[in-house]
Amino acid sequence: MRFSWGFVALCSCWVWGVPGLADGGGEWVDHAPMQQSRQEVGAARIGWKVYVVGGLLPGAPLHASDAVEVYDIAGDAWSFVKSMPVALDHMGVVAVGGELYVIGGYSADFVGRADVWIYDPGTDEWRVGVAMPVSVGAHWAVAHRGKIYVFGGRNQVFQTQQATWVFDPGEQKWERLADMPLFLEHLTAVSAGEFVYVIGGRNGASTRANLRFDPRENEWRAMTPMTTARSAPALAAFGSRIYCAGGEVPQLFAINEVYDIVRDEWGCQVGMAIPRHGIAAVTLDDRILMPAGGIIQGLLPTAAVDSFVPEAIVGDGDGDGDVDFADFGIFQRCFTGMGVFELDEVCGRLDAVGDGDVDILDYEAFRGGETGAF
Ligand SMILES: [Ca+2]
Ligand SMILES: [Ca+2]
Repeated sequence: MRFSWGFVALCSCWVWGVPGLADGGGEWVDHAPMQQSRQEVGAARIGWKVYVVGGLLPGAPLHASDAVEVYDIAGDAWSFVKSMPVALDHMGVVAVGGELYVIGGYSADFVGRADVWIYDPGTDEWRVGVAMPVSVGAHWAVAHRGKIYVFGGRNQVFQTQQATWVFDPGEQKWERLADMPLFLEHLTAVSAGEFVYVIGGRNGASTRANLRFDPRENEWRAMTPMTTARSAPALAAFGSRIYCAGGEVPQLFAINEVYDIVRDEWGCQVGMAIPRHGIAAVTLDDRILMPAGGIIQGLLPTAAVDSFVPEAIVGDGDGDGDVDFADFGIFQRCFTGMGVFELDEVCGRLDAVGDGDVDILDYEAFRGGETGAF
């Protein structure tokens, strides 16, 4: 019998889904494919463009790409910009101050590097940045409040790391912070609210890691673990929730878990239509864009691009993924009192009870769902 990925994803949701977060919500949408098939890429958004950098190319022997493709969000179209000075895969890619930082990585050799390259979209030029004090690949880099944080990875002699590093572009200096509670490579991390979350990754076997880093206190805290142990998933924050889709080891995964940051709870959303690992995930205004990735465990890069559109959160009138004071203003504007009314899309999100009006009963649910601003 042929196994369907949809079946696998649904199964996992039913067995493991957490009550309180809707199971099987959201939808997947196809986008224009990239021009080059790649996996273990990095990506970041600057303005209305998403840059996808490097990665492993199809075919043997293994080779890495120096290419940078830029996605025009409004036009759903890809084009090349100036290639990197070197070919890289498994590197960290973030955007800070309107520039792209490419940090460490392999060059199809699984040997970690310390180099930092910076791309200026204004001049379409690359320049050398301040190198990391250590060499890493299969780490993850995150931009958070103007600084760059780098977590884990493997060094040039294949040892898995637990180090946390921060780079301050103002001071042009790297500094080592508190170690992660675990040694992890092929991990992913994301900035959400005041914290950075490290989710998944492996040190031999994949983990269910959900580790919260507080940059102000330089402190780690283990949060509720994700349901499925996996490495190299697509990870992105959307408002008060984090979405973790796909990944690999010990198999290729389609499962798409959602983490509620405020409740510290996991649930399950519709699984990936094209299961992938070694993928990038970039949050846009209403969705999470996921370019490229590998479509079997290990190697088989694709040029496919899709996005996940999260289901609406009850009470989130302005649709930005949180329930905060801005939504309260919309609640007041949408307030109809008891009865059945024609609610538009925005006011429909505030009808928590689902009885066709926006009244005091919905206010109670609205209050209960309040997340604060994200
Ligand atoms: Ca909102
Ligand atoms: Ca109602």
